[in-house]
Amino acid sequence: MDSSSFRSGFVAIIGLPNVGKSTLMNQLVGSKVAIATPKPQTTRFNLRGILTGPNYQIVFVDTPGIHEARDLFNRLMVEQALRALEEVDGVVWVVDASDRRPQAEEKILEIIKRAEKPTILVLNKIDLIKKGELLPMMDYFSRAHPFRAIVPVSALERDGLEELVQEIVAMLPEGPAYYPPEMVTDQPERVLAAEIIREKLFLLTRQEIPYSTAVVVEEFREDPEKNLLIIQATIYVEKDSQKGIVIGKGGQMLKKIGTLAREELEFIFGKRVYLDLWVKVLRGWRKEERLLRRLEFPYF
Ligand SMILES: Nc1nc2c(ncn2[C@@H]2O[C@H](COP(=O)(O)OP(=O)(O)O)[C@@H](O)[C@H]2O)c(=O)[nH]1
Ligand SMILES: [Mg+2]
Repeated sequence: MDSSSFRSGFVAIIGLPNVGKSTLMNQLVGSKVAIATPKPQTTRFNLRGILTGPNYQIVFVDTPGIHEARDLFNRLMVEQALRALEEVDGVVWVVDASDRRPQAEEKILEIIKRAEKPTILVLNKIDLIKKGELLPMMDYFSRAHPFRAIVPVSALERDGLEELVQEIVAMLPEGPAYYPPEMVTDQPERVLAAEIIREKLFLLTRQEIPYSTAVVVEEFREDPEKNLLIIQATIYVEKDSQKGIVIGKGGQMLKKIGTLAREELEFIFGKRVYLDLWVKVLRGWRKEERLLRRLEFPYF
């Protein structure tokens, strides 16, 4: 590679749910552009994170986890991930080294083979495994497919990320930057705000509740005189009973969600935030395309 050349391109981060795709992207771009939680199916749509270096720009596409989708909403999520594969110059496949799921991994391997894109395998969460477990795993995967590289990392502890970036850059074609160097995402601020609220819902509620909720930011406006950001958002649920749970006894749960979200939004946007949250029932929104479009999913 000529030292004066610039490389750039789009790289899809794909894998099973909960393997650390969003965490990895955040750590690579050095900023929280995607929400990440211990629950599977946190990521619902493709989302770009941008990393610009002296002689490269990588545009990561974080994707929903590929899984056996049961309802329409999950099917659309998986379709998003598969579509990303068609649009990119290269692929990063993330496997959770501490939680191997051989049958499901086999299916992803088939998808990768069909996509015929240069692919790097990332073995993530190596902080959770013993050193001796790594070599046989790398050996197994190197026989399964001609990966450009196999890179063990801990996204959480930022271990191995520099090497991973080098491998990704080497995989990209020569080309110009697509975005200004200081940009870390092309996600609109109001979408990020909705996602931060949804993250708190994922962290604070249980069972089917996180999966029954969707967040739409209705208003996102600055009051320059007060140096205040005014955000009004609606949390949609599928049933009346869920509305009660999200609001909580005496409004406790909604208050907790609001406080955590507001604190983080103030940190992200660097100003005071007035956050106004509403909870509404939109019956069966996960099952109807028309309702999905009314929510935050114009992407589908
Ligand atoms: N111990 C450990 N946990 C991780 C690592 N990377 C991600 N996680 C955790 O795995 C869970 C799922 O992460 P997330 O990024 O949302 O996964 P995604 O569904 O693939 O996007 C979260 O609780 C993360 O904190 C890692 O390198 N080590
Ligand atoms: Mg994710």
